[in-house]
Amino acid sequence: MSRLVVVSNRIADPRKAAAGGLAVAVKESLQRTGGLWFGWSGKIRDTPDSSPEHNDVQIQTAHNVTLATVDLSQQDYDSYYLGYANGVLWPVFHYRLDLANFDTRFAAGYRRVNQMFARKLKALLKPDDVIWVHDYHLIPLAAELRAMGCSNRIGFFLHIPVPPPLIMAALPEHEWLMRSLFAYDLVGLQTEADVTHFTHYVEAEANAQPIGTNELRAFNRTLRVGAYPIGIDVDEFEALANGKEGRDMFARMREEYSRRRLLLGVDRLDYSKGLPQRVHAFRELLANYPENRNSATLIQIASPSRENVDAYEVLRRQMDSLCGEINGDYGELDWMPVRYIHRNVARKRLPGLYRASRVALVTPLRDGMNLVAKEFIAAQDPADPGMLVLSRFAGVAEQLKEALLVNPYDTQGTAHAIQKALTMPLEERVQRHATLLKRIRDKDVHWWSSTFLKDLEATPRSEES
Ligand code: ADQ
Repeated sequence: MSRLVVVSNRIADPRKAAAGGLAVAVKESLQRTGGLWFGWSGKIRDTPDSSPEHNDVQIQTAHNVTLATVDLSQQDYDSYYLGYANGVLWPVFHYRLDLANFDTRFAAGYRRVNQMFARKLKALLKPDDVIWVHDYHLIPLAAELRAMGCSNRIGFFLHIPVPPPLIMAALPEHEWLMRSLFAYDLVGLQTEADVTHFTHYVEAEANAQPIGTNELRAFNRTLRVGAYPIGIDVDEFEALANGKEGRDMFARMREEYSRRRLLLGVDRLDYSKGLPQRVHAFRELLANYPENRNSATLIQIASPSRENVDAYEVLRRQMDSLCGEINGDYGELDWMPVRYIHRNVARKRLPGLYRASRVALVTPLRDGMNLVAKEFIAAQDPADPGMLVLSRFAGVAEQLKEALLVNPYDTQGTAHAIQKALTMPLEERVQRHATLLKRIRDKDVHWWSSTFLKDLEATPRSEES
């Protein structure tokens, strides 16, 4: 059995309870194979020097898993993390060319950190290791490892969407990134739509030849590409909903809002999540369906995110003012239409909040997958479930067709769907929920990691392709 090596920008300590996300997904395989998880420590070194000698790898062992981390210099953090990953790749991959800052120093820093990661990781690798690299921060990592003579199997999973070919082509460094992707053996994307975009892009820009189902040949290499929609740990989430903190939260919310009908949004405060459009749609609901006044309450939890990037500060001010306006215009002494909370909710309490809500609003303008939609379904009482209003532009919409799908740019249409969700008969809610639950259970997080790793192990070794 090969050892699994996971590489991601940040790592999570598997000893910490309720870590969520990638930690849950890769924990089992890492523990079983005595694996290694490599990434940035989250710390910035005081010394400005970014030379390799000044940057040692810190190693810890936890439950049969080795955690290896490196610090970043301030300059590397600014150019690699804030500048290129979150100031160029994130907006472009979410179709927001207008928000990208194409400063060439950012691309140089991005490359420098990927080279540093490759150098540090290479020293820790064994010949049979299977390497799984995650997300847009690390696209060039395999190419850098190959340049150092690494012939291990290397897979890549992109958690964010792939935009249409002409948007990709607007990235000044897109040819380099595309060539770098062909250094992997398997590239996993969230949806079939992403696979289509990627295939059209490499056919148009690199004359890549399809040579079988989901196999592409270019730059003298064969690359497998597939859709692996990421899931959640449904059992764990149901258990959290029935745990003490989940039940307490549920009881508190039900009591507090006994005369109201709760609508819920849970997101990072990010411009891809469509938060202002959501507040506009809620306002339209109150205007067009007055029976909801003094009753429907939108709780919007928005966790702080990437506050050092300008576009996020603009969004924060916009949300403060939109929520203030709607409360000023529609609020009563004993009812506030919107509760806007700029904070994280503890993971153990989140399921109780989901379960107390009649409707969840998951309405991003673009999203790779969106796990909140899946968590909301898993947390519901199957005998009296809440309804999901879901953007058709979230990757998860490809799987969750029984939700009420909306175009978040269409304020009236979204308001209408919210009204439909609020008034949907019990029988229809129960039926839709049962189908949705089956879909997220069939492709849960264990399915996701085991399918990807099985496919990666089935690819020929690098020198054989
Ligand atoms: P994110 O953009 O971070 O992830 P998402 O999948 O919605 O988006 O959320 C990840 C997790 O964060 C969820 O488990 C959620 O519960 C939690 N979370 C979000 N806001 C929270 C809050 N205010 N308080 C507490 N918890 C909160 C990226 C991609 C997504 C993709 C994931 C996984 O952008 O499209 O689904 O990776 O691949």
